[in-house]
Amino acid sequence: MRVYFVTSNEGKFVEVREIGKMYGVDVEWLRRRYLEPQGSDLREIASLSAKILSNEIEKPFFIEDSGLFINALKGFPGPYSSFVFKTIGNEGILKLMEGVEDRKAYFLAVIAFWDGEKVLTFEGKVEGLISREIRGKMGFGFDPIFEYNGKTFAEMGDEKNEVSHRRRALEKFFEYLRNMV
Ligand code: ITT
Repeated sequence: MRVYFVTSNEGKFVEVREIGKMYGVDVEWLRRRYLEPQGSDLREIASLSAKILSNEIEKPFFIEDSGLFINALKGFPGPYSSFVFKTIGNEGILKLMEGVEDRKAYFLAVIAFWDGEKVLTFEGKVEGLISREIRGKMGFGFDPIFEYNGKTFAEMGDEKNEVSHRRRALEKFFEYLRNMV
């Protein structure tokens, strides 16, 4: 089975392709940026983005909107994760978290699938902690500061794909696709 994934983020694509293999789904990359409306709800943002994109893409496709939600920062950067990563980055987040004892955070991923007629969404979440320092070289984005069971995602390598928010969202999506054919 083949499905198209629209993203400008290579790190995301690589993970999605690898997870696709586990489910027998061949994920093709449509590498492009797209308009993301602003908002506080990832599911709404993803649905609306997919709907807008469907005017330009003929075949069925999906996108994935994700974010890091930090408890002590009341969910920041959440839907603004992409902008915050590009601006203050991991160092900036660690600075905001200096002296903060509550390190709880989670990643959320929302997949929005345009099936040719309508948008369907699938969510995945993983809970962890913001580390005290940058650790690890693998992965992308906030991986070097997100700790899961004592290791950062950037130290976990392929193991990340067993437990990540992306894996959990894709599991539901690929299961759905499998039942469609
Ligand atoms: P597209 O919208 O083109 O897919 P993007 O990088 O802008 O790419 P998002 O809008 O979903 O993606 O922004 C998510 C941000 O959160 C982005 O800065 C990522 O680096 C970060 N992020 C998402 N998933 C992550 C993960 O598994 N590990 C580390 N950082 C992650």
